[in-house]
Amino acid sequence: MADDDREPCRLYLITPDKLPDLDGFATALDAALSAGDVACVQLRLKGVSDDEITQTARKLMPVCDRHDVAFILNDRPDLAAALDCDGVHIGPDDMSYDAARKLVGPDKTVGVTCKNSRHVAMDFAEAGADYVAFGAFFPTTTKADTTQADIEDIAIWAETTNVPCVAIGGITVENCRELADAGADFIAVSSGVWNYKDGPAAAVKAFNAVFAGA
Ligand code: TZP
Ligand code: MG
Repeated sequence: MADDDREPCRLYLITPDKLPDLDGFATALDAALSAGDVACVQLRLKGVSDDEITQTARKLMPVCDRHDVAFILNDRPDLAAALDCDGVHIGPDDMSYDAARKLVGPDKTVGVTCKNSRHVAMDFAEAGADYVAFGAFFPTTTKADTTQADIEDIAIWAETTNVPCVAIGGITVENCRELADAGADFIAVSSGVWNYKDGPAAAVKAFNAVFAGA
């Protein structure tokens, strides 16, 4: 169980990996961010050009700014630095932590994927990562080749370190409570928000209600 001094769990939104209707998505994002607390939005596009990442970031960053929500770019510390994003999220195939930190500088957020390894997470935390992400906790179609993570990894991490941890992978309004209770600082969600039965704004509201203990 998480200790009572910890900050409440917060929502970490991940975009779909293709955004064919960028204007429509910006409108949906604006509505979602109006519906309740969101700590950050990660732009996670796959298989698109640098130009498309740049244009998309330029469209979505002001939406996040308006709501005082941090904007994190996935995979690309170089573009995160060039676009002055609030931070970058990297995995083992992207770049070393040190190289990413050097590109974005000391004041930006650098988060790292650790799959199901507290050992890897500890190495990144000691190197200076701002958060570590564990997952996937539940089945997901958003990412291929995931590694199964255990809720116990979150519980042990939360009990033994002060570095924020993110839980990711197949998380929904219905299954998030045990991760929040275990001590996850952030719950990262893509399809559980964008494909929510009543729409993304309702999803943000519902996640926040769970985090508040409703
Ligand atoms: N990393 C591990 S699982 C996953 C990522 C990026 C996918 C998260 O998306 P969803 O739709 O919330 O499962
Ligand atoms: Mg990556």
